[in-house]
Formats: sequence, structure tokens, C-alpha cells
Amino acid sequence: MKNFRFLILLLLTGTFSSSFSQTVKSGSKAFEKPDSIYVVDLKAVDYAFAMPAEIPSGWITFRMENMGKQNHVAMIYRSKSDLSREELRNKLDSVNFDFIETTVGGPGFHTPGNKSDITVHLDPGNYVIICGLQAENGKSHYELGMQMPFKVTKNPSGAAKPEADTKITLEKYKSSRTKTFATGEQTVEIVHEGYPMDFHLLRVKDSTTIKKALNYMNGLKDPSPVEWLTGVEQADPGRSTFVTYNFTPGEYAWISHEFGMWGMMDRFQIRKGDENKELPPVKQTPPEREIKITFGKKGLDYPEEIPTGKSRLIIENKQTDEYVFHYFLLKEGKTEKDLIHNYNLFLQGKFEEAEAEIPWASTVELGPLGSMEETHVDFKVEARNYILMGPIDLKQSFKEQWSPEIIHGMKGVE
Ligand SMILES: [Cu+2]
Repeated sequence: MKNFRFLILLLLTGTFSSSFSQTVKSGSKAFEKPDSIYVVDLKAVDYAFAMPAEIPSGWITFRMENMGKQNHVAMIYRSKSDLSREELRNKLDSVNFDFIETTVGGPGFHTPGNKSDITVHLDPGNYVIICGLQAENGKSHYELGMQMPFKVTKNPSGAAKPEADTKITLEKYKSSRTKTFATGEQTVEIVHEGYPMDFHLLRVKDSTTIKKALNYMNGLKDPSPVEWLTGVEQADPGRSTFVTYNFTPGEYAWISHEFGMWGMMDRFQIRKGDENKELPPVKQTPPEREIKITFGKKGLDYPEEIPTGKSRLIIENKQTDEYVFHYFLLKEGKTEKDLIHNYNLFLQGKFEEAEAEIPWASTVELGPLGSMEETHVDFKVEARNYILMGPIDLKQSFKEQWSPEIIHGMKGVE
């Protein structure tokens, strides 16, 4: 989870890929006792966090409990220096994220009353905890008080790396898991690979639940129309987050905030009578067709119309330099003009105005692509407007690159 200001900043500065390359040594693989955990009570209310100002290092289990009336998350970052609350607040207000050394992860969506255990590995150092969701009045939860620095001491927690019942790997635009869930208390290891992504667990109540969830993810604005049970926040590639949750029969879905709209979700059902029986993972249907985009000597070759249905969008870079592209699904009724207008507002520093009228429903980053490299994303094309933005030269700042000429419309047609 990131709010749009976070996302836009990352888009504009081009740091989305480059600043997330750190990995963390995993814990010891020696004999592990399942009950050897170190618990830190983390309570979220509207709008503050309560947790100790100092905690030990190593494997730490955050027992996140939402005691408020709104949905909350607790994104954890290791900071480069010892920030006071006021300094952190100033950094966040000025959209300056240069304090981030490591994106650790932490508890994802928890709607009121929900509680779960989220375990991460913390090295000694300075950390901050932030909730970036949005209140109804448009202010971020951190602006209203949900941000605080804390310290991780050299004192070891003594906890072992948790043992997982199931493992979910988050790769760019897709997730995979080793097996499905049984009932009862299950520990799920979320492996972050290649891209900082988050994943949130939802109880599916009826056919509209997923749609409501995706709409909520689009603005992250209070109140959440669906019940979020637990979740994990974005973490640097190479890291693992463990979630311990008590599953009862029912229908569930894990959904990615960033890429849920592109189909990155994992739905499963635990039926009555299936208790403690392991169910097979859901099969993903393969794409029906390919949409090819080539950036070659003659420029960008792309189709202006794309047929609806499950497709694989492939982009190839036949130039000699490295480039990145962004692909947008626009909101209903929005066009290229709206995106151009919105980017101009951001570049003029009119963040609040720009954030108030974000024309896209979701975006994915394609690349960075070196010379002769290609990448792809699988998604279901709808009868709506899409935009391919690029090429963006990573050696230049986005401001230097920006021109309406890098905006290319692609329309989904029946
Ligand atoms: Cu919050």
C-alpha cells in the first residue's frame, strides 16, 4: 500500500526500481521451536499507533490490532538517521522520502476489530512506522498522527525464523503459492521478489466483494467497504514476511494493491467438511492473445486498439539504451488529455489538486528494459481506455523526459 502521493513521487523521480535493491540476510535455519516468537503489541486507533519506543532485533512478531473505526496499515521502514516525530512529519509533508534505507514491510490492511501476527526480520537501527491510508477529509492517516519513529536495539529477540505452512511468492504482477490453506491457525510466508508489492487478505461475502475491494484500493479512502482480515505491506526484494492467521471455512481472496486491477489476486475457498484438508491451488487461465509493443529504430510501434479478453502485453526494447514504460488503465470516461493535464499539475507541484483528480484506476511499470530485453504483463483487457507512457530514459529525471509525446492511447474494443 502506498497512497498516490507516494506512488507519483516514485514515478516522477524514477526511483521505483533502483531504490529497492537491498536484500536482508535471512535468519538461522537451525532447529526452530514454533512457539519461540517475540511479540510486540501494535495497536492502531484513529489516528495513532501505540507500540514500545524501543524493541530488540531479529525476528519480531507485530501483533497488530485495529482498535479504531477505520481501516489501518503499519508500513515499516528502516531510516538512514535518527528522526524525531517532527522531522519525520516534515519529510512526509514535503514528499521527501530520502530517509528510507530499507522497506521492511509490516502489517497490511486490518479493518476495525481485526487482529493478526505479522513477523519480520529487523536489524538494529532507526525505524519508522507509517499508515498511508486516506481519511474522508482527504488527509492521510499519517498527517492525522499515524506516524512514529522507533528504535531496534542490538539486544537479540531470541526468536527463531517462523516455520511456514504455506508460502506465497510475490513476483512482478503475479503471485504463486506452494499449497492452499487448511483451517485453523496457519503461518503463511510471503516472499517478496523482484518488486516491492503488498498483499491483503479479504473475506469474500458476495459477487460484488472483489469489485468493491478494487474500488477501495483505487483511492484508499475511508471507509473501507469490505472486511480486510490481515495483510502484508511492500518490502524490498529478498525479504520475507510471515502472517499467522486463524482460518475458518469460507471464501477468501488475497489481493495486491498495486496490481489487483491487473488480476494479481489469489482466490480460494475452504468449505465445511474440508476442515484441515489441504485444497489444491487455483489454476490460472492462460492468456488468449498477445499484444506486442516494440520500441525500435523507427520509434514506438503499438496498436491503438486492443481486443477485450485475457491478454499478454509484451514490450520489447530494440534500442541501445535502457528505458522504462508505464501502462495505465484509465478511469471510466477519462482520456489521454486528462492524464497529460494531471501530470502537468504534479510537475507544477500542485499535488493536492492533482491528487484530487487522478484519472487512472491502476498502473503497472514495464521495465526497466535494457537493450534487446523484453517483459510482459498478463491481464484482462476491458472496453476502456489504456495509456502507454514512455519511453522514459532512466538516466534522466522524469521532469527532463516529460512531454505529452510520451503518452500513447490504446483503446480496449469488443
Ligand atoms: Cu490508518
